[in-house]
Amino acid sequence: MFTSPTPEAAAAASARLRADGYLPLHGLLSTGVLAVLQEEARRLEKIARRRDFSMECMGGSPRHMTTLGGHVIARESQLIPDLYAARNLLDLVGSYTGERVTTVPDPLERHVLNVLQREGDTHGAHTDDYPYALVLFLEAPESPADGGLLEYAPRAASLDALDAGAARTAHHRAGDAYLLRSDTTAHRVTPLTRPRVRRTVLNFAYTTSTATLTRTQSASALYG
Ligand SMILES: O=C(O)CCC(=O)C(=O)O
Ligand SMILES: [Fe+2]
Repeated sequence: MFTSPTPEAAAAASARLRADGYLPLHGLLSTGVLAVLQEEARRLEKIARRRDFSMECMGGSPRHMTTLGGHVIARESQLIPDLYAARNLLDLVGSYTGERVTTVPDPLERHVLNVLQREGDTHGAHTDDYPYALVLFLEAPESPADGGLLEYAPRAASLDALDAGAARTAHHRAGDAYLLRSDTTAHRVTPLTRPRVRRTVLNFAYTTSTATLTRTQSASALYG
């Protein structure tokens, strides 16, 4: 399903991920895989929940989005849990991170669905509880001017790094993916600037045997 990079490409990618906290994987999803995941997400979105609140444990940053937690996805979908834990995908993430990665035990957080679909929808500033996030784009605004951009600040001492001129920005299209060193890279998704624009991602969390986890209340607030 996924072709792992050559050892040279993997070494360059993991060096970039270590330096930047972010590694784009443009066009990771083939047209066929993308179409199947889009259909699955459309089905799952019917039972997803609208969330509009400030995340207290993340500096009060805004959440205006529709989400479905991993525990519900596990109950309702075969495809997404299977893909999340596929040897082939773990090998790919392992090559790009340069670490032996494993699935995470937390049923809520391991694989989640995030949908931005209204003007102003945003996934505000935070860090994740687990060291690596693989984010797969099923839908994304065509133009960077439409919002829905990833903003990130590697090795951030606090979420303020995003507002202190340290933030970098990345635009993605449907079928793209990225890997994020998500526990130490502050990140957020900028608000959609227009109505009738959609951004749908799957976020797969991975860990390593040596990771120090920072458990927060954020996953239960957003997906519980
Ligand atoms: O949608 C994105 O690009 C980021 C998702 C994210 O940060 C998360 O689900 O924790
Ligand atoms: Fe995140």
